[in-house]
Amino acid sequence: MKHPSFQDHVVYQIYPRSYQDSNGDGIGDIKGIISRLDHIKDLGATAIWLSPVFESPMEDNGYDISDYYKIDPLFGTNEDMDELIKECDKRGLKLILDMVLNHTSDQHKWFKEAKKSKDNPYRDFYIWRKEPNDMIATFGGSMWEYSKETDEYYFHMFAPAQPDLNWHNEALRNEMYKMMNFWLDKGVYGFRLDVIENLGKEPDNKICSNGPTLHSIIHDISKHTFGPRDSITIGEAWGSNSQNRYLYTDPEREELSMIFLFDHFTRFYSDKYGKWQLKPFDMPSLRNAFFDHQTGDPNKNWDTIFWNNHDLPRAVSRYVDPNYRKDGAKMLFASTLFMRGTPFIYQGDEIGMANAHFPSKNDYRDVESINAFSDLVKDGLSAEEAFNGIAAVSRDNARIPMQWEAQENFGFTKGTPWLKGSIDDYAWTVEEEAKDPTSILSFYKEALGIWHDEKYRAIIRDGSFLPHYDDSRHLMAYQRVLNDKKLVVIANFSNEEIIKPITEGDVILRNLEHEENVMKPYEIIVTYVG
Ligand code: TEU
Ligand code: CA
Repeated sequence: MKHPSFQDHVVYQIYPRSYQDSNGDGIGDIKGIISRLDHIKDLGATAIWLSPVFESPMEDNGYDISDYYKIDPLFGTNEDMDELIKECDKRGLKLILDMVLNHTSDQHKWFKEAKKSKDNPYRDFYIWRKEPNDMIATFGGSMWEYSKETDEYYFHMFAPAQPDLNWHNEALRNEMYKMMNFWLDKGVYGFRLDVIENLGKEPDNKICSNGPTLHSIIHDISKHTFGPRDSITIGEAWGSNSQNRYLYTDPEREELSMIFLFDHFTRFYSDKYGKWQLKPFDMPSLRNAFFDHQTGDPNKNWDTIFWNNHDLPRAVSRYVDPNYRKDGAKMLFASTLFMRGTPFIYQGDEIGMANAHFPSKNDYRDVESINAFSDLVKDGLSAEEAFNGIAAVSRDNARIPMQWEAQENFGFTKGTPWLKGSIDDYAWTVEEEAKDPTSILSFYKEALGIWHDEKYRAIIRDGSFLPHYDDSRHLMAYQRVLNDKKLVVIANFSNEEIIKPITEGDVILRNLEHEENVMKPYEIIVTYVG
């Protein structure tokens, strides 16, 4: 059966602000990205997800867009974007843009018009009420902001500077279809769709995620833009789950290629403080977060396989004992790489970048973290507990500048970085790891070589998924079977040495070489039975 092109892609996410600065202002930019495309190609990724680079006041680092047709001068020009598309194409790299459809910036011309009067032609592009209800925004405070010009409140799920769009308005929908086709016609392969689950919101019923009109909205977007094209779409859906995800991904529904679910992270949220005080790690919860998806209906679901993105703390800091950072970073990557779905590598994963470890709360820049600190203290945590919560999961942990060379600011900028760098020494750089055959970077390249190898491609893409040793307190283990061939993955997620489980077949990948009949801490073994 012919499979869609996206199923043979490995996606590398770039957070442009922190990837490579080319003009010394301490902020990453498109020319900087172009100068580093060979690194992505050599790694073995085949597509790039680029977080937003459109014009924005940067209240939320570009997830508050004021012009969808214009590249923000901080990142460069529209001509730079055209060059990026061309340079990607030269290297056989596909480009996926991050589309923020749920809200605009309050500086967008539509919102500037809408707030002027109740009968303005753009008024209904947004959501207005005479009185607010008690819904609380993701970044803290009320979800409703008073607008004095018309003595009404507008709705915003995130910051007040991010007014939500009303996707029940046909003129708005048509404007968005036109804009998306503008970028598709330029050669963009598809979109990562920011908080797509919220487009069907019904604030009067306090519904934000998975509203009753959501899937007809997504189906119409698909029909008018990417659906008829050879494309990829990845919806971000924090509030979705193993049951309702098929509504997005079942090919017969003609909606999206796949969605980001965050079970492996949200399963550890504490009841009172959510992610700011995560529950202790336990292997069954983590394993089941992946296995619940992998054992679903393969005809209706295609998974996203990822540990990190620009909103998450580094998994190597979350799940691995710092004394085993190198072995653990390799194990994490390979433990899920051979599952069924699209692998996503977030910038810096490939060299084992860890959390920021900032000494002071004043070092954090993320609007979510800054607001959370004061909210957590108000909600009863001590300043130290609130700081520890932020240090563990702040989005800034993933946004410290990329570590390229053994020089000041890791070669990210000749200027002053917009965000403090990590406490790492220069061993944790692309330059140093590229020279070391035992490095994390070398291991990523070896593992991706197997992922792309025709010998294993069909098993990894189409093979069935069978849990293995799934009662273990330490192991993430599974088999991928296609006809009489199989891959077997056994990963020790602990800092303990354990008895080596029975393995079969030929070892095709491992992160540790030894002859003992044990699995060392954070050891992974991948075998092939063919
Ligand atoms: O994130 C959606 C979102 O809600 C996350 O910010 C999540 O709630 C939080 O980080 C975890 O607690 C998307 C973008 O990825 C994020 O960067 C934007 O800030 C947000 O939407 C608004 O556009
Ligand atoms: Ca710059």
